[in-house]
This record gives sequence, structure tokens and C-alpha cells, in this order.
Amino acid sequence: MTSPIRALVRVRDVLPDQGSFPSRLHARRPAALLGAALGVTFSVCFVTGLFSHALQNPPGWTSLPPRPAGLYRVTQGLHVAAGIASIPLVLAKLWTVYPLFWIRPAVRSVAHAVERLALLPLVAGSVFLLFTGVVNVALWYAPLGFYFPAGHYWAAWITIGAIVVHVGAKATTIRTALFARSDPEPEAAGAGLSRRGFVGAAAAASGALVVATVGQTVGPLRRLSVLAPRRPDVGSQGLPVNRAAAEAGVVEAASDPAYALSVEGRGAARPFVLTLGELRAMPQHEATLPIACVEGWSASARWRGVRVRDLLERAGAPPGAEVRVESLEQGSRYRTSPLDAGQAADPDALLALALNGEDLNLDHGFPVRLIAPNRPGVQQTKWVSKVVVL
Ligand SMILES: Nc1nc2c(c(=O)[nH]1)N[C@H]1C(S)=C(S)[C@@H](COP(=O)(O)O)O[C@H]1N2
Ligand SMILES: [Mo]
Repeated sequence: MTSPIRALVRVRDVLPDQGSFPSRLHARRPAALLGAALGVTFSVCFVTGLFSHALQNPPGWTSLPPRPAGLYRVTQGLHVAAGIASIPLVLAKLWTVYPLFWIRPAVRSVAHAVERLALLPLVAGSVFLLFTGVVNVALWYAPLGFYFPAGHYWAAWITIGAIVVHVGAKATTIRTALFARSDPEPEAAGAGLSRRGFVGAAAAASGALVVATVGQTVGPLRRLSVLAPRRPDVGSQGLPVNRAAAEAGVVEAASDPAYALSVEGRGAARPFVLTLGELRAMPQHEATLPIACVEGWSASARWRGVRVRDLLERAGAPPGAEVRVESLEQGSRYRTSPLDAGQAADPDALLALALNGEDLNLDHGFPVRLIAPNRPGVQQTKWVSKVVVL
């Protein structure tokens, strides 16, 4: 039982007999190739994930630029696409290396013990991240008994730590497997997949999954997005709806003819209240901006409404004021949204009244919604009732 395993960890990348793990795919080179591909996809996920986290939890020591307006659309599209691409790669990688989990002696030294212990957070973390990510993208929150962004975020740190340990421990093996002249691939006992064919198949599956979903954010590919839960062009007023007015319990409050927007707060020297008619009478500004949902879909739309900075000026807010926008919606995590000074001053930061040339409908946030550049969709609060100047 030991000989095929020893072949894996020792010098030659061949399996000398048809022992307990006969497949020639349990070898270092395919493992290293798949690992390298995963290194790329996980790095993309990690960096774009940190950016998304920073936008949603502003760090305080720095402000995040509202430009380029579509940046978050690109980074979050990449985040979800790279995560989806990783799924077949992880499965293939686990298949190539799983005999190593049975290696004996289980622990050879302290360093070996550390390296092997790091496999637990590595494998569990990777599977957890991909599973929770897919669950979130698929809008199927039921199986998650915790707040998704927090769980996903902390698991990412643990997993990245485990990856660093793993790559460090395997550096020599990886270098040899990738760059040294390798033995010729052994003939398969039966008609089996070659290593090259196996890695190619994993890459092809990965590419196919991406193509089947990336149209949720890359408009021209939308027809191919058979596996994406959203199509960017399908929804009322030509835009998907994330949470409808009825689900949010705001139908009555939002359609109340007595609706008024109030601009108030410590920073507002001259707080005021505007009816919908008065809001419509203010100077209107038009901007083309995307909704870029953390769940990976995004779509661009034409918005028209009142600039946040015009409201601040009217309220006598000091330059550099920060703002909290509040929704009529009650009891939701996403009922308020912060704008730092730069975001609030941006000429395209709007309280929008119209979408693609029509008055906003209830599901898109009637009477008024926030739309501003380079922000996650969750921060584009709908059914706005209050602008609080901080
Ligand atoms: N009040 C409120 N605003 C909200 C939400 C919400 O649940 N409640 N969902 C947000 C999310 S997650 C997204 S992606 C966008 C989607 O906007 P849309 O439904 O108009 O496309 O609205 C955001 N605004
Ligand atoms: Mo969203």
C-alpha cells in the first residue's frame, strides 16, 4: 500500500504499480499545475474580496475613491467568476492528492506536522468559501446559519494563511514538478485519461462554468448565462430587482402621497423637508451608473435625479460632510447606507427619481433611491426617506 504513495512524495513522478491508488493522475505534476491555477483564482478572489469588504466596512484610515465609477462592477464580477472557476479545479486537485491523506507515518517531523495540520484549514476553508459563495450567488440563504459576509470574510483569512503555509512547505516540490524535466508519463493500465487530458478537462470545466455564469455581469455574454440566477437585462425597467417592495414591506409607506424626504442631522445648519413635487422641481442630473451586486450580477442603467451634494449645500452642510442615507424599509441590515465625504461630493452621487427614462417603479426604490459610483449594490439604498448629515 505504501509504494504508490511513496512515489508521490519521492523523486519520480510515476506510480510504479497498480496498488491501492492505481490512477496515474495521483502525481505531482497535475497536482502542481492545478495548484498553480488555484493560486491565481484564489488570489483574485482574495484581493477583490478585500476590496469589497473595505467598501462595505470603510476602514477609517483612508477614504475609498468613488472613481472609476465601474471599478466595483469589474472587481466583484472577477471575484465571483474566479470563485466559480475554482470549483472544478479544487475537485480535480483533491482527486490528484487524496492518497497523500493516507500517507504513513502520518507525521515525520514537527515541520511535517505543521504542514499536514495546515491542510485542514486549507481544504475545509476552500470548500467552505466556495460553498458559501455559491449559496450566496444562488440567492439560497437558508443553509447558512450565520451572517454570510462575516463568515466568508474570516474564512478567507484562515484559508489564505493555510495557503501560504502550504505553498511554503511545498515550494521545492512545486518548483520541481512545474519546472524540472519530468519523467515521461507512464502508460495507463487501461484506457485512462492522461495527466494532460485530466488537467485540460478540469480547465475546460472551469471555463465552461465561467461562461455559463459570467453573462450576469458581462452583457454581451448574457445569452450564454444558463446557470446564472440573474440576467442583467431581465427585470422591470430593464434592470433586475434585488428585493421587491413587497418583500421589503414598504409598498404602503413608499406609495403614500404624504411622502417627504428630510435632510437633517448635526451637520445640517438648515435642515429641511421636501415633498416629491419639490424634489422634482430641483435641478435634475443624469448619470449612467451600474448596479453591481455583491452576488455577481451587474447592469448599467441611466439614472436621473437630484445630486446629493446639491441637497447638502441647500442644508448648509460644511464642506467634507459625511452622510448617512436611510430607507423607509424597517428592520433590514441594508436600510441605511453611508457616504464618505468624497462619495457624497461626487457629481454622479444621486438621489434618483428616474431609471432608464421612466419614473422609478416601486421595486427599484420609488419614490427615491440612492445611486452613486463605485459602490456595492447593497449600498444603493432604495425607498430613501432621510439624508442625515453627520
Ligand atoms: N432599502 C433597501 N435597499 C436596497 C436593498 C434592500 O434590500 N433594501 N437591496 C440592495 C441590493 S443588495 C442591490 S444589489 C440593489 C439592487 O437594486 P435594484 O433592485 O433596483 O436592481 O439594491 C440595494 N438597495
Ligand atoms: Mo445586492
